Amino acid sequence: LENKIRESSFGRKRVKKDVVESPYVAPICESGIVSELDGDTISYFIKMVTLNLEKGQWELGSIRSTSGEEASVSLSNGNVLKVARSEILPANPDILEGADDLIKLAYLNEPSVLYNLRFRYSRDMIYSKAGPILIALNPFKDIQINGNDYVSTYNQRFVDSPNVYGMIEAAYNQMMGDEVNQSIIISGESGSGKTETAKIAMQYLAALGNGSCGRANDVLQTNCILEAFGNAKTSVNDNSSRFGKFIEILFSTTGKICGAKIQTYLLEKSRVVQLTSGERSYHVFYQLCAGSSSGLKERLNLRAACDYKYLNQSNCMAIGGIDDAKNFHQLMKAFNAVWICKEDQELIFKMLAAILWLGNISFEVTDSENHVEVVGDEAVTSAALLMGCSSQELMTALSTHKIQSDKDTVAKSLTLLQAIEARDAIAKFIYSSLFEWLVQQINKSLEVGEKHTQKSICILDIYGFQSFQKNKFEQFCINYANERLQQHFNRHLFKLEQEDCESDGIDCTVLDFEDNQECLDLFEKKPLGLLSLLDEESNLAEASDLTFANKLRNHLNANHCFKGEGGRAFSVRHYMGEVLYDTNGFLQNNRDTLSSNSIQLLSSCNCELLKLFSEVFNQSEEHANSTFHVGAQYLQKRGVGTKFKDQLFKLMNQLESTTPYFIHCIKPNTKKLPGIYDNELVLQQLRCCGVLEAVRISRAGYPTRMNHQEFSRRYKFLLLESDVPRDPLSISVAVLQKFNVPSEMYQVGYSKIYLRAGQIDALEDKRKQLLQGTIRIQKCFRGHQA
Ligand code: AD9
Ligand code: MG
Repeated sequence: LENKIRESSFGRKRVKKDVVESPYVAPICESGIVSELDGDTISYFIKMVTLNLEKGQWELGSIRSTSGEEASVSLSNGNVLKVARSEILPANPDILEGADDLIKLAYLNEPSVLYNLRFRYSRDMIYSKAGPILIALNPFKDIQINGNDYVSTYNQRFVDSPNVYGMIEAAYNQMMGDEVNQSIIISGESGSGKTETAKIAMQYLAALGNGSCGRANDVLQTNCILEAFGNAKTSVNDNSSRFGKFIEILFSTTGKICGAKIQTYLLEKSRVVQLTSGERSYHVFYQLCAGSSSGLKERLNLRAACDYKYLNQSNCMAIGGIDDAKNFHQLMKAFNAVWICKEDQELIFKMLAAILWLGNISFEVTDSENHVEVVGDEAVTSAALLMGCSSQELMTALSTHKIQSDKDTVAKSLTLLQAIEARDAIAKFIYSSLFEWLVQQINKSLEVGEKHTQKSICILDIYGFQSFQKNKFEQFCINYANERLQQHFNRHLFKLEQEDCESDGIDCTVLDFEDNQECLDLFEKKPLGLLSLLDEESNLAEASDLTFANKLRNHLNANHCFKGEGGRAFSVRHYMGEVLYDTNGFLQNNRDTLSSNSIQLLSSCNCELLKLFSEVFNQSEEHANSTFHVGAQYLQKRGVGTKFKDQLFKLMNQLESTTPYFIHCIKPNTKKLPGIYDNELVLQQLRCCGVLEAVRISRAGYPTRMNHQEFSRRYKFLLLESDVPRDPLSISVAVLQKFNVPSEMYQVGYSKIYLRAGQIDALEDKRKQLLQGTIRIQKCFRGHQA
């Protein structure tokens, strides 16, 4: 059974055996399960695999008797069952039911964690701590955490429950007090509530730092713009962010919000031109079609959303409960708030309409080799008009490509597939450039003058680790980013603290965790890493996704995190588990091509924005470290993967200089409904994000650290005056001894006191009791005097 506990709960390979056997992790291992099994007062989770219940369903029961490898167990409904001992795990005593921090659980097996979170969720307590992480379960309904109802409904123990506000307040106070910038890192899978949580955090920050100049509200308005342009309905989330976001909220010395800076990552461009059934393109297209005034509609020659192929291809035009027209008006308000002038707004809408009309452009096959001509209909004239070029120029750019021969250039017709690709590439380019430009405009408007001293709290809302049956370039980049963030988390939680212990002369050897540096090396090493090899292959005209996969197999086999699979596939052993990638589309996605023809067209357009976009494109070409030349006709940008890596490095640098707070969002069901808690789904997410691992290690180590000065100042008064030694270190030791803190529960370092989980609460309780006693005595005394 000991082995079973180890295997099924936290005894995974990263854990040193001594950690598992430490009494703070699983006391049951030490006291011996056999004798406890005979008692009938202890509750156990029974895994009902032998019964006709779904796999992974656990039920609470108590042991009546045991015989050999079998136990007789009674369930709450009165049924008595015989169950193999190996299917039994200990449950926590009632007093720990609904504990707000998983660290407090006496038994930290998976069913206990799941039960605890479920217990809380069913009482609308969606937040819990897992050591340093705040877990947020998506309630799929409005919850008034700080309202009076909450206070009256639940007892005091739950009112002090963890929540986002508490975390934000702590970060804000630390920023103001210690002058250290703070960061809130939010992760979780799609639909788990990252963006909503980020908004709650921003709203609370805005309330804390609301100054007279109204900047706080401007910062909040950015959400509306970014969601209109960067969010869309997917099969799992009606408002799914299709980009990563890092917002740095800037504060004045007096703690008022004075500006913000936004950085975005990896916008999903393909959504502009291609939709899966039941999903939508970016909200802004539907908002524009539904909400624009008749004058604007006329100027853009705009139709209903259902008339555009880019929007109607997925048979999903509306989202239940969402009013696109109303949201368009909100968007215009938000534009005004961040000073995007009417002229620029008009330009933005023009670009959106141009994209929609581009999608309606069709082609006619003219010969047996599938070469095409553009059908010269309303779609072409409208798109050309909005883009500021002639219909003929647009048609030529979409149906031919230039080939440099010895003496001159010859225009050759494109095939149907090539023409569609060229058209879609222009649409994607315009949209992604527009998105980047918008973010720049917002940043300009929220910029803070040099003379202000800046403190900041940043919020990162980025896609969590993903592992599907078939994983593409998108997952490759996302998982790489998560690997980087994991290292940041590990460093923060374990490495730095361990170094801290060592430099303070205390024994911290129970702390052991697997570093993910090898996996990061697999991605980042030059020249033999996944990203370098991808760029190298993207540079070769003859390369294909298959040659890329072969190249990886030839060069990366020595790295333990890499596994070459057959054909186009390869696997990476990520920190969160192994993921199988299919290289299909890797080269194309990494190259992110735009033909020189198209760029020439865009730079010749009589439209300020398109000119600007093509200039930026050309500049980035010149500055690119490596420029791909796939045939003569392509001008290429630096690989998307490498560019993303550089962005991530910058992000990590910025995060390194902050005190991090981690929030992990969890989606309790896939139905998007309140009140449903799917054990398996929650468990899989807890495993994926390393939450359980973090709890286990936090419990094993010394989560509370205080320097002697701090500690003695806080608790000195607990000692009798005659007992108080002189120096802070001796005072600290005297306090610990006076309150009988067991010696295995603390260590005394050169500069700090290190306490095991739970010890500080006990000391704080005593402090509170004594303080209350003192106040009562003082009141009494004053009463007498009066
Ligand atoms: V994605 O990776 O961008 O696809 P998110 O950002 O993790 O995803 P999101 O915040 O958009 O998820 O939440 C999904 C939906 O869950 C929201 O539209 C709300 O309907 C619901 N939700 C999430 N968090 C809360 C909350 N704290 N209170 C109420 C919530 N509803
Ligand atoms: Mg989101």
